[in-house]
Amino acid sequence: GDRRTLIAGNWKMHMTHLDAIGLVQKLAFTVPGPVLDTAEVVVLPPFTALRSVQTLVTGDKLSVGFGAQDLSAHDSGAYTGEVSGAMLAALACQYVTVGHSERRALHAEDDAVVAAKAQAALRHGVVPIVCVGEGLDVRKAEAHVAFCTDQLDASLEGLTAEQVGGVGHGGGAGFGGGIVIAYEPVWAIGTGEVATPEDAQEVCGALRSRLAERFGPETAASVRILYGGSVKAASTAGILAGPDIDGALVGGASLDADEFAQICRIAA
Ligand code: G2H
Repeated sequence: GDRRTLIAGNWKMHMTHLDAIGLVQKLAFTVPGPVLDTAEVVVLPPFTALRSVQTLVTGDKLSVGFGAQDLSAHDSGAYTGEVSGAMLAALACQYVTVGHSERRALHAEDDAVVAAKAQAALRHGVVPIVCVGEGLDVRKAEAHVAFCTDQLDASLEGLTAEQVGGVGHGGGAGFGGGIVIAYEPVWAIGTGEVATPEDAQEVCGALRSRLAERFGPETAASVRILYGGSVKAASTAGILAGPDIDGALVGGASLDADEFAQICRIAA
């Protein structure tokens, strides 16, 4: 298809705003220009670093995109400590992850909350990267495909085909709208245990089939599906070989400019 490869670096709770400036500057030098013609590269810093990254990226006209790791389901109001989609949009964030397994597990976010957050992002023109993935118990019980497709269904509750597919399909700079999906098996996150290419493709293929059933084949064909979970440069080519895998959500390895640049090079 014509889905543009997306490599997103999820920095999690790492990097002060000063560290962030250093890392993005280093990335601008280590990710070769031609890579960015083929693959889209974005970083997802903590909230406190977003303004610095925005200033750097827009000021120096860097081809690296950026987004946030979470947002509130509400647009404004008495929600102490929360950050709204409007605030992210004002900072020109293109993307925001919703439903990362760490937020599902540590902040009790259920599928309804994830769906509300995805809708909040879409209301403000920010592309949600909707994360799904099974735990080790589900995988051992060989119930992972049904678990993930059900989780996807519930996490996209209330979304229309137009919202899911966006305009201009396949994601240019992200502003064409639509959503991105990330399959992140919980047992592979930060453990060094990357899923095999076959395991990753099995679930990503099933997720696309479910999108086709619900939203139609054209919309399903336009949505980018990423794999996440201990992706390193050494595992990138194998993972991206899956026909339904359009990129990677990279955690630990995105904190090292050389390793992340290598992943981007391989993806391009
Ligand atoms: C999965 C991934 C990034 P890591 O959470 O979202 O992190 O690559 O460290 O497993």
